[in-house]
Amino acid sequence: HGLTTALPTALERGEFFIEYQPLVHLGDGSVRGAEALVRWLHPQHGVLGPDRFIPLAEHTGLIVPLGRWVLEQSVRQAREWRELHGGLEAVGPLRINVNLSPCQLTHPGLVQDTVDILERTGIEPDALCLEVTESALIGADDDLLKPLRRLAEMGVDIALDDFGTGYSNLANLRRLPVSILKLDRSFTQSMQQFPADPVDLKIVEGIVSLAHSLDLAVTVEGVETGAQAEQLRILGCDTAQGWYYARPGPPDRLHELALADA
Ligand code: G
Ligand code: G
Ligand code: MN
Ligand code: NA
Repeated sequence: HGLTTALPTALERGEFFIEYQPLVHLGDGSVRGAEALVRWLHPQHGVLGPDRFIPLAEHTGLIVPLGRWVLEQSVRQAREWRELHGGLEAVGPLRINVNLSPCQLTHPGLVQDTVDILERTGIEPDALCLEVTESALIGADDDLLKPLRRLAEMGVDIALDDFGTGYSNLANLRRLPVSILKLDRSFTQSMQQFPADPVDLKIVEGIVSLAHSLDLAVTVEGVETGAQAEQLRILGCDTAQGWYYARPGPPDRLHELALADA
């Protein structure tokens, strides 16, 4: 496959870039941070989304240096936003969410790399959230959880991404060092109709109440309409992300959105 052979040099040539999608507080609509989403500007194929190359990067092991690059870039970007607005004191510094592949979790350098990047950048650990999919943690043993636990103890937030799509035992949540549930887009989609499916409403209500009783915050993904946002706010979700607020975009756009509602 052509993409596979081009992948290692792509990192050296600086062909990857990151888009940022705002994370919005459902209560007051303010921008609180962003999720970093990597793209590849391929010289022949144009912009490729992560679905096109993350699986290849995982398969070839490039995900470790690529993931480290994404983390460093994103944390630096968060610092730049902070320098640009002293003005957001009401909501504090913008936070940055970065996705982690399962392979990065098992890589022994994860904790030290993260510590080094935070120290080099001068960003507090609590401004960083690492997103791990629910499926990556299903059946996770203690060895896999140890690095996440250490990061969580330092103050880094761990989010369980795509929550509700896996088969994790809800009771299992107690042993995971997570502080945020990112409710999968499929739940948001079922809030599209009005009135929403009553069973889906009950499920979301149940997840939110369980999450809050375990001291976990709930972020919802894929919010495309104001009606969905309102429904999810009423259901008690804390933070939202989706096209209704903004598509993933360049860092300046996030900065503008954050300032616009500050
Ligand atoms: O915006 P979107 O199509 O771009 O993202 C698709 C998927 O790619 C998301 O599920 C997201 O978790 C994943 N993804 C985006 N950026 C990264 C990254 O830097 N690392 C990993 N491992 N996954 C990413
Ligand atoms: O990490 P994760 O899979 O959750 O990454 C988010 C993915 O969802 C990205 O591919 C992003 O472009 C996409 N996305 C973000 N907001 C929306 C939305 O409102 N609707 C839909 N359909 N996709 C979205
Ligand atoms: Mn994610
Ligand atoms: Na997701």
